[in-house]
Amino acid sequence: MTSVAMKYLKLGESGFDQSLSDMLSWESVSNADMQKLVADIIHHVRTEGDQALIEYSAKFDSYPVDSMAALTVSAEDIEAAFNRLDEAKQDALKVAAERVEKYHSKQLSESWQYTDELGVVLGQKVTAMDKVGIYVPGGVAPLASSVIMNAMPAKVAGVKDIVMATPAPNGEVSDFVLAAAYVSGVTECYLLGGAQAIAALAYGTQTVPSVDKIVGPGNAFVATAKAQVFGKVGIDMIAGPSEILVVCDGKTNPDWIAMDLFSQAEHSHDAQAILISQDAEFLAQVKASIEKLLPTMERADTILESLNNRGLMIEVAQLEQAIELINTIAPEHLELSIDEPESWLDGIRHAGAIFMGRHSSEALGDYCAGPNHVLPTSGTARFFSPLGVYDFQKRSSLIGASAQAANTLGPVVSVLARGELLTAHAQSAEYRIND
Ligand code: HSO
Ligand code: ZN
Repeated sequence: MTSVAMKYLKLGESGFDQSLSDMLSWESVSNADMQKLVADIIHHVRTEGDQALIEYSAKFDSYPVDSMAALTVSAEDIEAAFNRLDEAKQDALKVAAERVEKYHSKQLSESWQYTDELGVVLGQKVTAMDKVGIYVPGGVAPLASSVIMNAMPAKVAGVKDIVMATPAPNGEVSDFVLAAAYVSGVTECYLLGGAQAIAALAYGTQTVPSVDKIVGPGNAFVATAKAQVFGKVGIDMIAGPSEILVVCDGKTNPDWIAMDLFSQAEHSHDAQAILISQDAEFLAQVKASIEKLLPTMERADTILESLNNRGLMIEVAQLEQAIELINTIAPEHLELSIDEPESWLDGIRHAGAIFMGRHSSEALGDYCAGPNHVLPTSGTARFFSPLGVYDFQKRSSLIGASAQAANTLGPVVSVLARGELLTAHAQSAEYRIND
């Protein structure tokens, strides 16, 4: 294994801003070739339906099937997968699902109405979406927690049909993933991956229902497909690689901090782990911990690649200078490994999730604390929020005018509509004046 060479910057050094922005920049890999490939797949699924899905299963997932039955997981199969797990996993899934459900139930928006001074009833009616699709990637890590995090807010919002799609390379699907679907209210599941899964959920086939919104992480094909079907259906966001920013005053065990950095770095070679401290000696201790612990890690290669590509240590003169850096970076996950983290909250404006205090590891939030782990990445915490119940609810406006209100507001409409040269609008309001 080659040695760790995390980048080290000192705030205030010449070229700091440029070096930081170079380190933060990340571009998605979706190029014109991929756009075309994905568009072709979507078109094929739209025109050929189930038959296209059956073809793609053999082609992309090495899973030749002769009917959609082999790509359909029944509710009984989902339950059976849960029952096959050992008790520790069953219990942990249930605890996580319950905690996530409880947290998200606080996010439910309520309908409201009021009557204004003219007697017009005005309001907002909140309803859940009917059907949503949850994409769960295959790959090395069976992300059961992501099933819970994507499905539970939909369930809490009151979505009736929660349709999961996950690939089954060689026909194999993880019991752990299916069991997570079981505890989080997934109602249907199809063994589909990649752009074809997104196309099927967006447009529907003879077997797969079309949904109103598609959420969940995925590779570049999935992300490109989601972007292409946006408009026909809603999507959550196009997520970048996972990131963590740890701010530490030097008083936390450096092994803990090293492992927190690893916990994001192990997600992918382009994940990002950043540590800020005012204590240069502590930063050196964390570096020593990283070197000591890395060889013991199962995913050491991924961690090393990620730390060497995008890992960063920043030395500041005063710890409070970290606040401005946090807002510039707008991290997906922020750990405040300091005394009295609450006193920092006023200053922090942009962060997906804020972990307060030395015992609040990001891993807690990834699995079972309660808040969602689907968070804005790549600085998008400036304008995006964690996935939540509000992503599965929508609002209808309510307007109920009395004859008197129509009389009072009619002249306002008349003037504005005639100003826009839209006389039908004007007359439609004028008819109701003095009625
Ligand atoms: N940290 C990831 C979520 C995750 N971690 C799933 C473990 N499993 C993105 O926030
Ligand atoms: Zn994670």
